[in-house]
Amino acid sequence: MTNRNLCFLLILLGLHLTCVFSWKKDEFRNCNQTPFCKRARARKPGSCSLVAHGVSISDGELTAKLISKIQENQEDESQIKPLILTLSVYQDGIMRLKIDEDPSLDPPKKRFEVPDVIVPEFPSKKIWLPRLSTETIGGDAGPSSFVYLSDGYVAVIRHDPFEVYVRDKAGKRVVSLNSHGLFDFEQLRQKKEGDDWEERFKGHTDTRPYGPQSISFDVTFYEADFVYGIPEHATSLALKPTRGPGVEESEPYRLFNLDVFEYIHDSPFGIYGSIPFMISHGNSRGTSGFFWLNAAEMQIDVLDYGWDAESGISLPSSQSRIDTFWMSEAGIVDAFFFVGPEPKDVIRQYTSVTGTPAMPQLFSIAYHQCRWNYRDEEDVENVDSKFDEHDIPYDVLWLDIEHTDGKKYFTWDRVLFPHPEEMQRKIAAKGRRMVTIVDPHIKRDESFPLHREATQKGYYVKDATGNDYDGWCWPGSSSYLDMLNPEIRSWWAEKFSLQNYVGSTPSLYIWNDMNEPSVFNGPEVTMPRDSLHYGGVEHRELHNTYGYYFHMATADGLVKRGNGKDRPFVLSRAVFAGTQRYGAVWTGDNSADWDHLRASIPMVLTLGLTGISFSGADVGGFFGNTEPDLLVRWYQVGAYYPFFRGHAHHDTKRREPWLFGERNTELIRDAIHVRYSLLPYFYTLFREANTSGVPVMRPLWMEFPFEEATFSNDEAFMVGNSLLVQGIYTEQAKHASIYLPGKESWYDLITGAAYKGGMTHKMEVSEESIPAFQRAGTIVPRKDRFRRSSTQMANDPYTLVIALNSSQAAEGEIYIDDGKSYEFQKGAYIHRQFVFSNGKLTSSNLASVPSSDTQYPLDAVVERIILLGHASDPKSALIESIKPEC
Ligand code: NBV
Repeated sequence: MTNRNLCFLLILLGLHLTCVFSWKKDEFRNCNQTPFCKRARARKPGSCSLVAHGVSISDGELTAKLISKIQENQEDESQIKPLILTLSVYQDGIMRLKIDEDPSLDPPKKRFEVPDVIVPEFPSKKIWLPRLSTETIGGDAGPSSFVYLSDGYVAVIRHDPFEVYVRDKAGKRVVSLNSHGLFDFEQLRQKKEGDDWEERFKGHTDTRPYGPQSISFDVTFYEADFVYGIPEHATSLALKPTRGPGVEESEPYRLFNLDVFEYIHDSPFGIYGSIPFMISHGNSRGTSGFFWLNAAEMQIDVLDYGWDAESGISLPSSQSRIDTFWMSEAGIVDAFFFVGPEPKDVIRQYTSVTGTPAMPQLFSIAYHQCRWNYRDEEDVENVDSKFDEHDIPYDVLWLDIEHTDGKKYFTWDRVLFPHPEEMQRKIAAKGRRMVTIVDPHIKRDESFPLHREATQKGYYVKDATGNDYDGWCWPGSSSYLDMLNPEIRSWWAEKFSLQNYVGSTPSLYIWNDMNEPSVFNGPEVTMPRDSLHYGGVEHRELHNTYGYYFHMATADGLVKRGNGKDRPFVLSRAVFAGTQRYGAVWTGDNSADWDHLRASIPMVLTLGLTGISFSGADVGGFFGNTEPDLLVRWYQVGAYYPFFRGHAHHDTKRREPWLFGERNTELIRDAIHVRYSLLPYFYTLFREANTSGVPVMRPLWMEFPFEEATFSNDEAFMVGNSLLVQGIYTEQAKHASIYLPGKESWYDLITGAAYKGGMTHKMEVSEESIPAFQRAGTIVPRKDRFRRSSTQMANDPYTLVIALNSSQAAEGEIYIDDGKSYEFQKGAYIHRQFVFSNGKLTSSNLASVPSSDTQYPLDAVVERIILLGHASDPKSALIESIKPEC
């Protein structure tokens, strides 16, 4: 029995013993214990013998057959099993490559292609390929075919050996696939006598009825200094090499959504989410990206330079590069290449495929207070009023699993929460909201109507024998809805209506936990890979999207509840590419230590780079008791996470902000105030993410792409293009070294003192705040009157902080709407640009509708302007009111 199951039983037995959890490495497979990974890693460069035949254009796409050299000379054509390759190009420098089995040869099963991730608008961006040119490039054995991509970029398919790459107008390679000849595609085959396809791990047997079906290939990024992305791992922002000469071999980066207890702060092991999207960046060329839309378990090696020297394969040019090796257990090749060349271009290209982040409600970007658990209504009332007593604003109070009747979601423990509606209304009266948890495991209890209905409708995932899959989770014996099926998702969505979710009110929002899915007695704490979903899809094929579909259905439920008027708020733990369209995510069960505080920055930055802008880590650390110094530092950094929530395990000591003495309360209050005052700036950044994909919290190199000193910096980060924040990650820190990029100065957010850019400063730090600076040349909107919640600040006046650059100029933006509905999509918003130059501040309309037509009425005014870095000391200002321009 695992430690976790034991703890669970103890809880069930009512024994109040503290369980000491720690990362149970042995519960999870490593690459060597994962046959497809082991096989793939053993392959030698150059072992792929596929040649592209019949390269032609059909229906505006390039198509070809990939045939192995060994089969090429087969007399019996029925023995030849080609793979079908399709290459299509899209506006804005995007190339898509698909490789699958030939359907006309009746493979034993159709391989899984992930639906509902690519946004519906994407196909319309396809560029119809008119023609193909074919020629032999010097040194190659056979010809290559070329199609034009955009801006001088060309997609090339070399026939023999087969290789696909993108090159730029100077003829230099940008990204390539199979340049090392590692491509391998295990085609499905009929089981023959003697074939043993079963796999066993820790007492679990995977029947693997379709046998080996893995895919692996190498991807090379040229002129790259670092690669980033492929969350979710607790590791550095710039991905460390996992193999190669001079590299201490480690596990590959694993992408397999897992509920990992007490994950360690630096490891390539897979945790809750998987986004198979990697970004490369370098000083000489810029940025490019590669995304493999595949939901099966994936393992990715990052290989160090010089790797091919060992294999003897000559480089296509003398370009520096980073080689990577991608392995997946199942699915097809459906890969997207993004040419960049700037960091923000790659994000825009990627989010044009998978969608930009949803525009959140304003309240949800303010501060959230959570704990496993707020015990009862009295506790809720008490916590809520203490925030007021201590003059600390907050917007949302959360209820974890203990609020339910026996872990049956959508129900209430009526002893502890006899009047849930009244409780929510009281909180809502102060402009605040509540959140309840709804997990995907459904208690197998005949008296639970949700279970009865799901059973009767046949809505559960089936086990390999065709029965409803029965796994163990919080409620005990549980089943899991088959969220791949759109009918089941829409049935689930209905459960959030105010009639169906008894005890809910319109101010209640939702938290989806355990949606990897977590199954306590399943292999690697999840669902068996041979379980069956809608359309006969095996769980192994879609595993990494289970939580994504669950999140999608829940968010849809909240939209339906509000008749399509209100934006939903749903927090999810499991993620996949596209999650950004459905809501916020958090980085799961971190620990209350300095290492986890530090690790939260690259984790949140990486999620942002891969589309998921709205994320954060549990402030204070979930497991363990937080020392006051750490807690304060965590609030100071957390105030800049896009998603800002304090949360803790039930075994920890209570840690609401006022429990650590007056001085610490004051420090935490100040940190939360920083967030509230910056809400107008954050909201503007969320709108930017919503329109362009560019994340709210950004690595420094996204704003300073040519400054090498920023490329692997993951202790400091940018909030938008204007603020630079440096966390403090050590106890009792007195000093910090901070690299301030660029040629312009930076102004300390608290004191206004100016610091030179382009150098590292050793600064004294006080307990009062972490170092944070505004970049010269920017204007940041703030609201400086503190209220109980963001709702109560709606009509408060604005402050503009103008930080002048060396030309005594600055610019910035503000985006405002009603903070909750979809009316902004019809033009009900204000979006203005501020420009300060020649001693004059002007504002102009940035909205796509003329400002006189803007339907969003706003009473608030700019009440204060703070000018930083003015050469003289202005004593007066003239305010001119001009008619709004069109
Ligand atoms: O629902 C209880 C917890 C929750 O508080 C936490 O945030 C989740 O990540 N949940 C995990 C299950 C148990 C964790 C030990």
